[in-house]
Amino acid sequence: TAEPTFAAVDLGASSGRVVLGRLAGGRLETREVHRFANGPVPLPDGLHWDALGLFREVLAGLRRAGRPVSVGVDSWAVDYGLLDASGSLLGEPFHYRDARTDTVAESFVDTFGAAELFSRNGVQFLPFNTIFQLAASKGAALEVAETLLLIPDLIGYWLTGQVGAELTNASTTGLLDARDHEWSPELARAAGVDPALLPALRGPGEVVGELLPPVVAETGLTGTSVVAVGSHDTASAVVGVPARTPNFAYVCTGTWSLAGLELPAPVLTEEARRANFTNELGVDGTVRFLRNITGLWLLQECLRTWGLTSDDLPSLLAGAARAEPLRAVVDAEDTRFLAPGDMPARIAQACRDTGQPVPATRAAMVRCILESLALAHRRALREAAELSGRDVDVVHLVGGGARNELLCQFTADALGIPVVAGPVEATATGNLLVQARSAGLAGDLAELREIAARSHPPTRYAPRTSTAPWDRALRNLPG
Ligand code: ADP
Ligand code: LRH
Repeated sequence: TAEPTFAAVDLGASSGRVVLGRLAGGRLETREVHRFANGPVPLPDGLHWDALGLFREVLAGLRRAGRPVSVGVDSWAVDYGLLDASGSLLGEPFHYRDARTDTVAESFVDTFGAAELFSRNGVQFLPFNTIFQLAASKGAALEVAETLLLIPDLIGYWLTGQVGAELTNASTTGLLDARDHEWSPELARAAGVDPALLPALRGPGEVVGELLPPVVAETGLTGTSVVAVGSHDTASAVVGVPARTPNFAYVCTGTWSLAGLELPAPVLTEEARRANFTNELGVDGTVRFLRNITGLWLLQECLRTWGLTSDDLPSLLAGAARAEPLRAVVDAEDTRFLAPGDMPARIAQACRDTGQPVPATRAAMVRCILESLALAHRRALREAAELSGRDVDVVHLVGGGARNELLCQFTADALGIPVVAGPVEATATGNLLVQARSAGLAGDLAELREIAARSHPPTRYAPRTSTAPWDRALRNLPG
């Protein structure tokens, strides 16, 4: 048919995919053409990403993409590659779960001042924010580096030869000024780097460039350009939220749970800082006022420890559904869960530390994780509403966690308001919709969301129980 197609490259921390989309009859039709695993690679100097391997998979996906008008790339936030003066990559990018920032982040904040830092960058304190990764960097690479490229921008550079920094992802680095949306030279210098390392900013919808000849040769694509999308995966996911009313909250669930609100302006108050909220930039000048919650990573790492895979999830989840409710909950925002390793042992320890019974079976452990995530969603969303003075009457839960009925139901039960689940591929959806708009095929955010809603009829979970047992469970969490 004649409708133009678009290709979304969506790199998640646990898997990547290439998804094609086209608008037909006011709906977005999508087709996944390639999917591949992703994860941390332990090397002697720490945890890394296999960036070249990811690029090879991107090319493999694009080879199956037909003839898209454009390609848009998004990925997880904060991580970066460094290029030398000739454009060569200086080493494999570090993984944000690498331990090198552990103490540096806190001492940076102590020196700079937590309130001062937040008033400038508006970003949640997470030890792996780019600003702290740079402050923790040792070795020669940073000395000879000329350009820092965030992961989607690095892929964009390898596709087109063009460098730049897409705004939504730049806003996660801690190096962007929260008010004027420009790089902050002072913050770069405080992190020990030359501000010239940070390339020119570009916004979602802008053309990045045309595919380089070796990419054309490898993929067979001619006449395809690369378009900047909300290159932070969470920014694209929020575009893909099928909200039809203004008073919506969202939880983007995958490796992480990102729970918050879309606002017209940042909340830079002392209360927001103490509650550790972030003001990341969304598409069309919006602000994503949210908190990062250790999400289904908790479950992913349990599976890995148990020698299981996501194929085992359906039976584990069935067991969790039968397990005793709210026996024990842990604080899903505790940084003790950040690093890879024996997750069941760490969860057991967290239960002991709070005087709760240790989950005795795998089913009980999975139940504990899902209930803990639901409680964390509730806590973050209620605080977000309070800190921003907004009402919330529906929660959209999107991403891989939308496949998890228990997680959706528990979130509705804990909050006492309906959860509307899906799309699972909200990120690819948002990525594709911004490309379609760049090609002149769609309008404002509300219209993009209307298309998302028509394309993926979501599943509604009404609260089944009173919130009272959840109110009580919350008292088992420290703080
Ligand atoms: P990311 O983008 O961070 O890599 P995804 O959005 O792809 O994450 O979501 C991954 C999560 O989706 C997994 O951690 C898993 O818990 C969940 N998931 C995958 N398949 C299923 C399934 N069949 N049932 C329930 N949950 C699933
Ligand atoms: C989710 C995500 C999240 C970030 C984290 C590093 O994939 O982008 O928004 O904070 O990864």
